[in-house]
Amino acid sequence: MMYSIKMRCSQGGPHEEGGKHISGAERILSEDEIEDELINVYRRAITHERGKPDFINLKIEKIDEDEIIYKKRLNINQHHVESEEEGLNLAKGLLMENAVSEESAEIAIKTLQDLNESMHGAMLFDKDSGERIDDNGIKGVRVTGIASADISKYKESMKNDGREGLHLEEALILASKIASCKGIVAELCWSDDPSYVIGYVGTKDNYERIPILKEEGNPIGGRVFFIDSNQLNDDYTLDDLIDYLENQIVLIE
Ligand code: PML
Ligand code: MG
Repeated sequence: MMYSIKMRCSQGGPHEEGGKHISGAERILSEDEIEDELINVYRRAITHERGKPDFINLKIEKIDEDEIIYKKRLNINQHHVESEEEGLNLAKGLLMENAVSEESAEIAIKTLQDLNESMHGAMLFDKDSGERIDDNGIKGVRVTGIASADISKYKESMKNDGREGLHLEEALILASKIASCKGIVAELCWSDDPSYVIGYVGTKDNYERIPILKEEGNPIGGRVFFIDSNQLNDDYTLDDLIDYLENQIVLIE
């Protein structure tokens, strides 16, 4: 029997009542792994650099194992840059190599930079026109139903290099689910943790890891998914694409 554990926490009330997002985590586990992992996600909630939460939501749900699908982990390409400007230029180039227009890449970068608060989920942008195509405002589209297929391996990777390992491992499995979604050609992300300036471009096969995508101390981050509207039709609509991201259980191998 498998279970999903989801944690989200905020400050100033629940997210839906305008609270500031502090952190979130998701695990998919067997019953005997739940107890230990609950302590870990609770600790994660109360020790986050974004602040002390006054609202923590913990949800444990049984999963129908027939609904689980397995997808491959992206390959990591580690890049080296000296500045935010160099990082953003590299991100733009990588997006353009992956079917995103220059205009769309530039609009996405500027939109993320101009946010007044962090996105709760991702913004969906048309890969050619750069138009935002979801109408979810600051809420965006939240990707859930995602975990590593092997929790002990996962925890081991998270321990490597401490905080960096944790961010990388979680972002990598999330990006791997996003890459597996039909209609998404690429993703751009940087963190909302003020001191964490690393970000990435996710493609169909690679996690292009970029060491600097924002200024140190900036508490605003988010994700943009680039959509190929030509892949949407009556049999596979934008709602189907969003449903895959929000609800399909995907374990990354
Ligand atoms: C986040 O944790 O909010 C996103 C992190 C993106 C970069 C993770 C990494 O590769 O270290
Ligand atoms: Mg964060």
